Amino acid sequence: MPSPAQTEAVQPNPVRYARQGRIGVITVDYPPVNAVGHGVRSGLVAALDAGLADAEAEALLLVCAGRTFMAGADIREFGKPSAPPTLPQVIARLDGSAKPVIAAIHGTALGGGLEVALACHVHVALRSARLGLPEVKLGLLPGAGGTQRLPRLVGAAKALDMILSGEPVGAEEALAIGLVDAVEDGNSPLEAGLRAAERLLAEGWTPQPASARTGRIAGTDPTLFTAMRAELTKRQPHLFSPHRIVDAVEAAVTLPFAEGTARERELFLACMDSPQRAGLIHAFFAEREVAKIPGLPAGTPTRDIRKAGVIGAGTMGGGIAMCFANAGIPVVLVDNAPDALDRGMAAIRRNYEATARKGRLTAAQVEDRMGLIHPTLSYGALADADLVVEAAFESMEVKRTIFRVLDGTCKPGAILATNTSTLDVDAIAAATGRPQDVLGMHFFSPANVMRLLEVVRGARTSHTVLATVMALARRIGKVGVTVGVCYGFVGNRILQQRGREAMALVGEGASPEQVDRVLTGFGFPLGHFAMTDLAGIDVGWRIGEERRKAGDPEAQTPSWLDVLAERGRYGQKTSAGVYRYEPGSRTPIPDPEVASVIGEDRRSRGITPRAVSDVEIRERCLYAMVNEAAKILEEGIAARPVDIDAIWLHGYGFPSWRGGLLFWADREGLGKIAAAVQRYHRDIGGPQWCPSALLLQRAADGQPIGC
Ligand code: 3H9
Repeated sequence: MPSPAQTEAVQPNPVRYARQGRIGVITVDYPPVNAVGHGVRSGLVAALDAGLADAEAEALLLVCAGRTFMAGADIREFGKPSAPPTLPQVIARLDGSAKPVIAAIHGTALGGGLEVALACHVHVALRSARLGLPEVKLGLLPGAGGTQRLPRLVGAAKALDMILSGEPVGAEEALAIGLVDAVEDGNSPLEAGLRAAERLLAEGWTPQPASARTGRIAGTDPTLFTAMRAELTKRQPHLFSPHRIVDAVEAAVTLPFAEGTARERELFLACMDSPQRAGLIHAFFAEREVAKIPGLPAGTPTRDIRKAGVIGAGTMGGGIAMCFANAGIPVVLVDNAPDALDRGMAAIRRNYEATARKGRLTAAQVEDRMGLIHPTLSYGALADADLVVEAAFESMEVKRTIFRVLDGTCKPGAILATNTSTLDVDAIAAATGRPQDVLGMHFFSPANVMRLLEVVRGARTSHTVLATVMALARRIGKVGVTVGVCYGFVGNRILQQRGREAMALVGEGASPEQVDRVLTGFGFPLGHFAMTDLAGIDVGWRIGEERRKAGDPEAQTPSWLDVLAERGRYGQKTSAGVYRYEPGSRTPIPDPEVASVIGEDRRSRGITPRAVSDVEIRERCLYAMVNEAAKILEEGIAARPVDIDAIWLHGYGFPSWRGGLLFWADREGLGKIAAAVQRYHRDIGGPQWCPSALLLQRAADGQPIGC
């Protein structure tokens, strides 16, 4: 028998058992996030057995090593047969343990990780810990008792709220709602857990497992579930797992624990089998995969970014300045017009104050952030900036002039970035004597909200500059995706093809509302034309003017959209665009004036409108995108399919439950898409339907184009 103070490891990693005094300590040590894979599951059972067999252990403590408690089941095992012991089996062992088990939580206890903690008899969290059941974001529901134990601890309404949102709560809130029993200060979950265990033993307390508690669920109002189902049908009409979550939590309050758990299992397995689960898990890994850039040597050094600059105090420049301020990086905001600068700063303040009104920032935080943004008319203030983002008017002439000035003003080693959405980054870089320090940082509007950042690598951009900006993207909360130089880069180049088809379909007889209905039916949050109104019709119109000036033959004929812009219908910002908007509302309302502009446009082109089917709209809008994406891959503008998927997921609202554009294309059927592309090439023509060789090849070989 080990002596009381002895620490004896009887279980190798990833889970070990050792005793500290009269407490048996089970430590999960499985970097990076202690995911509960097969090794951890068997390790937990073995460690629990060791603790139960250890006569001198009066209570057991479960802690995790490293930066976090368990972050959930091991997602990489999904889709494969689950080797025993399964997570529900491990959890049943913990729940039924003859010795009290205390979970001491630090970092994030998520999903299956939190479910393991919930099966322990006492829950202690460090003040900095966060706890949640995010399975819904992966198209799942908590499948190891979470939907049954959480309501028993916090009540059905709060449990539904947490499981349906997938958002974690902080330790203080967890204590307030009854999810944890104590919150401890300090950085060591082991010390906090040992303190709690000693208290427990000293007080002679016999805690009741969550599975045996009924106080919080007794008398739950059954209309909670009917109301939630109605709300979900309205709010998330496409999603599969949220409805199953409501069913599972309802089972927790209507069935005995064992039956409720069996019902949860059934519902979990149905979610596991759903294509949405595969799509959402692809989206989860895509977000992480894009940070690993092919060809960028591991350990590439990065530069320190302590001070940033932004040129242009318009909507885009202001939003970019906010991104830096939000991450605590001081930023100089430069404009050459005093009015524009004042308007820009006022807009930033309004934006922060609106966030504060929603309770997401305190008044002091608003002032802190405003205090980090320094408006100026002088480029001289950029002399010591580590990185400058130019967000000026979309004109090559304007941008090259600015970059010449930056080259003469900024310190050596400063990174010079352009936020251009269409122009040639290499031509902009060539205006400087330091093209290795130049690249594109293409933010998406509103820049302080949208997560995508296309990082445009120029022909001469150095590895260090690319690595620095990709790391900065993460620091400012963006999903950075590296792309090459071409017109529109990846996102807008694909969008242009969808836009071309959407416009052509309206030209032939569809209405903008019909096109938008098909796209929202597919799962986009906004249709193409509602999105155009949000972005502003004037943006495309000005770009068109620029291209017309440059003699681009494709931009010669102004469209009905240009006519709307000429009439001052810029979109939501003028309460009129392709749709009209009631003051203060973002709901698009079809407008007879627009129908008449479209009718006039058709007449002037000699087109007799025809009935266009929804199927044709779906195919032409989406397949044109896939064809373009395949060309982008062929040309190496995107290094991998996953980069294109992440760009459309995070920048354009591609439905995450469909996984991403190319992930979806494989499920739609490449053969079907390739055949349709060839048919439209023959029947409609135009460069957009010229089939991608890669697409045809993969379809012919029966190979996927995504992953
Ligand atoms: C579940 O639990 C189902 C159960 O209810 C029922 C079962 C029967 N598995 O995000 P990061 C990897 S469903 C495998 O960059 P951070 C990740 O891919 C699960 N791997 O770090 C990355 O790998 P790499 C419910 C995972 O500090 C590395 O860890 N749980 C898992 O920014 C670092 O990740 C969730 O949905 C996992 N569960 O954020 C939580 N989690 O280095 C999902 C992470 O090779 N995870 N990895 O690219 C997260 O939300 C974040 O990763 C976390 C850390 C907040 C934990």
